[in-house]
Amino acid sequence: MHLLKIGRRTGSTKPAIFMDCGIHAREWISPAFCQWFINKAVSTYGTDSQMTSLLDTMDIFVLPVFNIDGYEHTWKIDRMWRKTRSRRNGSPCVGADPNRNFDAGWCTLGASSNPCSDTYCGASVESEIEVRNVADFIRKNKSVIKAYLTIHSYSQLLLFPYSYKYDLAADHNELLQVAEGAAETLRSLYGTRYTSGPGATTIYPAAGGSDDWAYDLGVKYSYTFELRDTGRYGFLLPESQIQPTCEETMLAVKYIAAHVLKN
Ligand code: ING
Ligand code: ZN
Repeated sequence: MHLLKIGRRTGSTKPAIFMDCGIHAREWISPAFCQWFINKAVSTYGTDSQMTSLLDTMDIFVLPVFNIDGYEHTWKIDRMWRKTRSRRNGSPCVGADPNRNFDAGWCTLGASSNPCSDTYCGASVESEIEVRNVADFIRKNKSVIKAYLTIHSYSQLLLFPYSYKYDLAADHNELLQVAEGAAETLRSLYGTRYTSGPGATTIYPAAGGSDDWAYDLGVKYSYTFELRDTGRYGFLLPESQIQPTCEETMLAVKYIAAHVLKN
């Protein structure tokens, strides 16, 4: 797994944002966005004043492809594959859903214990090596990680905890306010409309998700993006929409980063 750290070297510890893409293999716009983000961050540092001050004062950890084996599988074998590619003795089915494998109400709701299901929660918490690695990294760096962003598609939603229960997060009002601000700036570019809210009531209840886990660990600004579109093309988003989707999403990520910095 390849993790990039982007930010000015200062010699002192800076607050950080962790962002991952490609948890789910078939959501191709997601790794495209992380790649786009990395290029824009390094190429506009020094010219874009907002990007410059962000990278001067914080670090951004970017995991461009979380589920590498699954992603490769969608290019070579099955475009609609979602899960990891792990194998277990005794089961004919491959993989677990990495976004059901985190330690957040694990396998209680909106997840399946059937290894053949697309939402299989895995044999145990963090059974998937990709999940274990990300969780270990965030645990190890939790004193600096102020925000966790995870990029999925599709539905045009900006979700925050909780998805594994119906309780509102302790920081619900602030999380909602920041989400709505981010969605508004996103919409300003091409008119793309996003809905913001807690996962359980905005998309569906689902346990074991990474944003809920990060939030309960203490990372307050924990968000799941569901990028374009709303279903016309779904996972098969046309190439012509990659650039506009990345441009508008960038505005939302920068908005959240700016909010994290002033808090
Ligand atoms: N959607 C997410 C999924 O894993 C989600 C929705 C977000 C669930 C946060 C749990 C927590 O099902 C997609 N498109 O994968
Ligand atoms: Zn997804």
